[in-house]
Amino acid sequence: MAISEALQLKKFEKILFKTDIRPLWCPGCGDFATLKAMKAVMYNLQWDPTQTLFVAGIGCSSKMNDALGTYGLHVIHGRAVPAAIGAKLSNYDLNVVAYGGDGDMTGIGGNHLAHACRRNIDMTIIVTNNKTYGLTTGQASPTSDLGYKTKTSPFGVIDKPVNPILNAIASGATFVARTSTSDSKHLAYVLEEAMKHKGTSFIEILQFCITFNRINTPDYYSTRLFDLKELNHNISSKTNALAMADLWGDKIPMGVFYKEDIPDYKEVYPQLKDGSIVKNRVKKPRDVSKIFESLM
Ligand SMILES: Cc1ncc(C[n+]2csc(CCOP(=O)(O)OP(=O)(O)O)c2C)c(N)n1
Ligand code: SF4
Repeated sequence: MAISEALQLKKFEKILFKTDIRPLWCPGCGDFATLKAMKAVMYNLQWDPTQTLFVAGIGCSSKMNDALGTYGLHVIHGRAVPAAIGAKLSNYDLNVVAYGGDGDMTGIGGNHLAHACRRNIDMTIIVTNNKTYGLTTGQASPTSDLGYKTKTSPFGVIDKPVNPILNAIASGATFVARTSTSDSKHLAYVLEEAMKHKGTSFIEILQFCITFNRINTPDYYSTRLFDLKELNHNISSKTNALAMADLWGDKIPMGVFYKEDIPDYKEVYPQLKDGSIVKNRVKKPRDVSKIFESLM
């Protein structure tokens, strides 16, 4: 089914991925659009909610977990990626998504993100970037624009913003894309392509914090965003991808920057060669007493 049709469906909301919890987001928050697209894509890809794990950190966006009827882990701030990796390595058959805000993923969790990108574990990592700390009432985050004035940066941010797309490509992610909550079809399309990808897919979702971020508003993005498809961008060229990723100003590219098909972790990690670890019972327990003795 085309993803645009899936977006119109109501039944996926009723049956598969729905919970009784309504996330406490401000009316108009971009997170609502992502939740809707996420459900449509999971439905369209026929992901089984009982075989899907959504791991979120801490932040407004990370409340997504409450509203998705998959298995969920709500971990401490910045640790969605390592928790997701642990789950995936134990049960490689699970569909795994690691999710967090820009503060969560590029600040406190930035180191995890870089190392996850170089491993090509088959999972999707999503940074929902509203360029501020929403949950803690609008402080500057590592992705905030220069000059952004907040309670913690009263004279305006003076540190250069982190560029998550540039970092993900440089760190080795094999699928890297940007989308925006202002374009629900594009959002769903990019989510679907990323979640289908075999290997580590990374998405930056440009999202609005309408309550605190008065710079990166829907109006700000409406004149700037353009689709890389308009440039016939070559997604298999890392050099081109890096050049496009470096663009941020009057024009901001979105779409797929980079895609590479190489063996994923299952093919290179010896412990996974017989399939998921949780499904392989230890056939003959090994005597480890000698190892312990040697360490005494
Ligand atoms: C170890 C730790 N440090 C700080 C915090 C406080 N804290 C909670 S959420 C958050 C940032 C939220 O911003 P972001 O990750 O961008 O998500 P958003 O709320 O904007 O969706 C911070 C600093 C915390 N919960 N734990
Ligand atoms: S504070 Fe910002 S990010 Fe948080 S729910 Fe409200 S609009 Fe969304």
